[in-house]
Amino acid sequence: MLTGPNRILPKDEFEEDDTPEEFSSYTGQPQLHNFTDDAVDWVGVFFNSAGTRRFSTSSLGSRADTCITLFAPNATNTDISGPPLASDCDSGPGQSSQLTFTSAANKGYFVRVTQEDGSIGENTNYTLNIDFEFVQPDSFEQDDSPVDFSPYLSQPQQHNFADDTTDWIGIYFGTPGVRQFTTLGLGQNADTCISLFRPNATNSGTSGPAVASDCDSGPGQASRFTFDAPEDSSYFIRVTNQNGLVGEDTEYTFSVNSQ
Ligand SMILES: [Ca+2]
Ligand SMILES: [Ca+2]
Ligand SMILES: [Ca+2]
Ligand SMILES: [Ca+2]
Repeated sequence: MLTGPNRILPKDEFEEDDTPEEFSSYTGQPQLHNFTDDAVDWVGVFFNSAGTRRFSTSSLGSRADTCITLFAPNATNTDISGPPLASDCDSGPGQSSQLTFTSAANKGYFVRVTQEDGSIGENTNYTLNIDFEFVQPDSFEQDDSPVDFSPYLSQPQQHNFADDTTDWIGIYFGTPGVRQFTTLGLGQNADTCISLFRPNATNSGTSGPAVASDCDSGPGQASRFTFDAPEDSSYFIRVTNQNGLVGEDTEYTFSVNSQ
């Protein structure tokens, strides 16, 4: 068996793919690549419909440090690449890359993945993922535990269950009174439950016992209940998707109103 500099490392199955003209097609499944023989891999992808897509690398070898660049086709010859549209090197975990792009319908794109420092050899493997049905998480993420709550500041909040089925919200009432807690405007894959918790008696940064909850008292799958809050009181609110679904069409609006 050969060792050292003369050892021949296996190329990935998509080689030779070192120019846009030699691209390999992305057919919907994650692709296992490496930089054993060269530091550039070109991939072509076609989208039938318009939508937001996420391009990312994952499962990097110890010496892999990827950059992804997305290119439009050339305007007059769609078999070759046109101008770059988006690029990322290190937005993913570790040295991995991650970018989102909203594509047109019935359009192909070129994806170039490179090793950032141009090095090749062992342990340069990576997986390329193109998520065709990516949904942007709401702006309150990450809010998946009581300590990561987002504050409710008098305005209704637009959430979704794009990335997980649990959203925690914190609220403060300066004056006493009955409030109505509701979800509304649910997407077809949203089926909310709301629970209201007092703060923990000894550590007010975490939730204590539940004092009210509801799943389906609102219209359709929406949630609604009222609670009489004393003055100068704080609560944690947990909204969950009862059907366990994440991704598309899971949007909902959360609102608290004085009665
Ligand atoms: Ca390769
Ligand atoms: Ca290559
Ligand atoms: Ca959310
Ligand atoms: Ca969440």
